[in-house]
Amino acid sequence: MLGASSLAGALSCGETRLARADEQYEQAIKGLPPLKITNVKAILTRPATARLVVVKVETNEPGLYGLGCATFTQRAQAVAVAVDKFIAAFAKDRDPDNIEDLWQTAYTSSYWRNGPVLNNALSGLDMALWDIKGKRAGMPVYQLFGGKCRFAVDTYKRAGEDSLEKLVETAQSYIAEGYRHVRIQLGGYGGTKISGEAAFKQAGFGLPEDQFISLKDYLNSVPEMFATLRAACGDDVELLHDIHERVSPREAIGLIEQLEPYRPFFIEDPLPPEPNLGWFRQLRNRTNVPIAMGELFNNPHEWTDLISERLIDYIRVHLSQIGGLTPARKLAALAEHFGVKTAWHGPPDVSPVGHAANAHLDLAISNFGIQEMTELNEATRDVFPGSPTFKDGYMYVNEAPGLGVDIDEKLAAKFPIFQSAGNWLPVRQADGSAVRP
Ligand code: GCO
Ligand code: MG
Repeated sequence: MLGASSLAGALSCGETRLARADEQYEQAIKGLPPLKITNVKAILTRPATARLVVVKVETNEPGLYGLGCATFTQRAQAVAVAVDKFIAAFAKDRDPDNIEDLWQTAYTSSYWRNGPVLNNALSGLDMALWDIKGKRAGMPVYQLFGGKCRFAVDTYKRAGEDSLEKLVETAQSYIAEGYRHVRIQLGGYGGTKISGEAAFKQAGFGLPEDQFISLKDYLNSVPEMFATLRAACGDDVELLHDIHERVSPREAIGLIEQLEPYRPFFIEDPLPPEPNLGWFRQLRNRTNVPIAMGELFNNPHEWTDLISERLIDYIRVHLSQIGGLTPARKLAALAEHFGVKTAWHGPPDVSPVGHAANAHLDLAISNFGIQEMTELNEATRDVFPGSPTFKDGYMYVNEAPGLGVDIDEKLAAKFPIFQSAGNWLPVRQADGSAVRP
């Protein structure tokens, strides 16, 4: 039994609790304190092979900033100018909480839009805003997107070797590491015969450094590669391959048909982005092999009909090329309605911030298919503390609020980008005709 004084004590203690709950409720409905963007800047660094572009968005709250990926390695400095000169001026003093509004208005701030340089700059801003919102909410970004649909992100690893023997060895070592999906390439994109002597060189056409590709050799080598790898690695592993848009639509269709017996998980980017839907319809009518498409896409017009006509199975855009997480979430939702899964682009020319953005989205969408992974070297992990980690073929993000990846700017500056233009060299057939990647 409580005595009179202890009853009064219990009551006042109950009142204090109520008052505290009231305060908490008031704070909760007040939302977050007002915030302004004070500065936006591009940071360029190259701790591994690619020129990485990361965008930092600073706010008037001391220590509160966000990071986004804007990596377009072939035009890194152009993206930096777009960020430092244009996006920064546009975003200054605006409210970082209104991500959708900022995306929409920044998107049309140049009037002309949807090119890779501006989309990457926009992506840097967009991802950084999601990072800031996550930090404000005290939640990882995947929580803001609705929470986890899976415990981690299943990935595929890229095996590329110059001989079949070595390729088998590498693929088997990846399987032993725990990867369930391995992408197989003989030589670089377009096969092993992608350099060396060629008639156009002897004729003095183009420049000596231009690359030679024998499409015929490439087309002949891929079915044999699949047959060998399937026999050597067994039925369990999923095998993938990237045509990298090198061959003509007719050749691509003929090649993919021949791969059917080896049950590819999917074939990547069989056609360049330019040909029309008619080729995709023909491809669909001729083979059941799943098709993944889109790493070169920038513009919603490039994917909308492919998805709504169910002409592809996986959409694999480069998140920063399409403008960041905000458009990617809409793209994923569109694809979900048409039974198309995702396979976001995850090559070395994506920063750890971009890999984390891929993964946060992968975790939260129901129609996730697979994620391309890139191993990060030690220098990259040092420059970007909190980078995603890999175990048994799965990618993990940490549970820190936001995207969970930081940047050590002083260390980043110790890995300057190379200043040469970074142009993609022409790739030519024997007579010198240019082949599009
Ligand atoms: C892939 C890609 C890349 C691109 C590269 C271009 O599937 O990972 O094809 O390797 O070639 O991102 O810079
Ligand atoms: Mg590719």
